[in-house]
Amino acid sequence: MIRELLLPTLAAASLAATTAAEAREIATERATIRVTEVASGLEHPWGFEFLPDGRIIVTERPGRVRLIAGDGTLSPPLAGVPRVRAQGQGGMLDVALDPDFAANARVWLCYSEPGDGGASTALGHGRLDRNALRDFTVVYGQQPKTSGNLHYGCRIVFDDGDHVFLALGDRFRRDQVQDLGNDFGKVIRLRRDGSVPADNPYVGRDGARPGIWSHGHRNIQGAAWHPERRELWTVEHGARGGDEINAPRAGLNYGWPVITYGRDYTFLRIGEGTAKPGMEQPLHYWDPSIAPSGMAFHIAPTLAIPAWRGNLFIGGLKEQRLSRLELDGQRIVHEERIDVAGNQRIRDVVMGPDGHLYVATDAPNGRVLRIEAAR
Ligand SMILES: [Ca+2]
Repeated sequence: MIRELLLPTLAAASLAATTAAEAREIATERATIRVTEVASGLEHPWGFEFLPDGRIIVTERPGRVRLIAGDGTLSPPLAGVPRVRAQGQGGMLDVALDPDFAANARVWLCYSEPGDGGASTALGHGRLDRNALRDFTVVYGQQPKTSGNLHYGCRIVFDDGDHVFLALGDRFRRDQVQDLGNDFGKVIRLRRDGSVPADNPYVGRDGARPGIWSHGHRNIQGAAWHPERRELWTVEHGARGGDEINAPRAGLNYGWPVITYGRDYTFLRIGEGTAKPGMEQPLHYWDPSIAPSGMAFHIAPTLAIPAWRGNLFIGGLKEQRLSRLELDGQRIVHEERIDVAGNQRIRDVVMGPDGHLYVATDAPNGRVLRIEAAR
């Protein structure tokens, strides 16, 4: 538990004594950073966001949503959240605050929704009222539901207008990903009222789901809006090798499983190779895989670490590192992998309103960590 936020007038010496057990200093390529534990005791936290009052709202994969107070105290689970199928990779997954949260108190969740035929990824929202979500409403359900507990995807991203993106996985139904008549391996774009925007690329096309923005994805577990380029970026799990970053554009095909840099877990080749006309190349790929989850751009009004300005940060589950990527436009020109979590899986990465980066670790006793410049 960290008392620093509550006691800003403490002398530096006593502050250091208070936080010595939790803070780690790490020399990285461009800055010496300090990593501080903000909260612990979370069971497989998956997504988190900051409320305007500084508290954190966080999901736990088994099906809970909690609030984290400034002193690291966890609230009881919020009432009123949807039922989830918490098996395998499924459960309560991402959380996002509506851009108009200050006015509507709306909290968005995506999760594995049980139902006829198995489960699929669903998107919905409720109104935060003390320790409950009121009037939870499902806005979108991935079609069709299917058996199995893998590849739900599940990141929620708002653009700077009226749209929300839902990034999905292929539900391990790779043979159907190239079919626009289902939601396997798609990015969905909706208006915030849940309706399909008239300028979505497949509106009015026979046999195509009108919510689809892009297709040919495998399992997207990290996504963010680039505030300066004003475009959606995503990161998806490949098979063995072949994790990739894309900036999905309307109506484009990102290739899975026809083209990929990955191989099957049996080392068999997948698809037709690594390139094909009409299919997009990733902006970046990892081989061997890092198993990416969580994405944030270090672009903010006040930057805690100026040397990291414009960098892209992605968590690694298997790799257990935070990847710092230097960009030149859409090109990734350099990668540094930083052990911010002490060899733990990193599930989510968030740019805090204070300009600091935060990560959540994927563990039975999961933590939220703050990353800031060392003093
Ligand atoms: Ca691809």
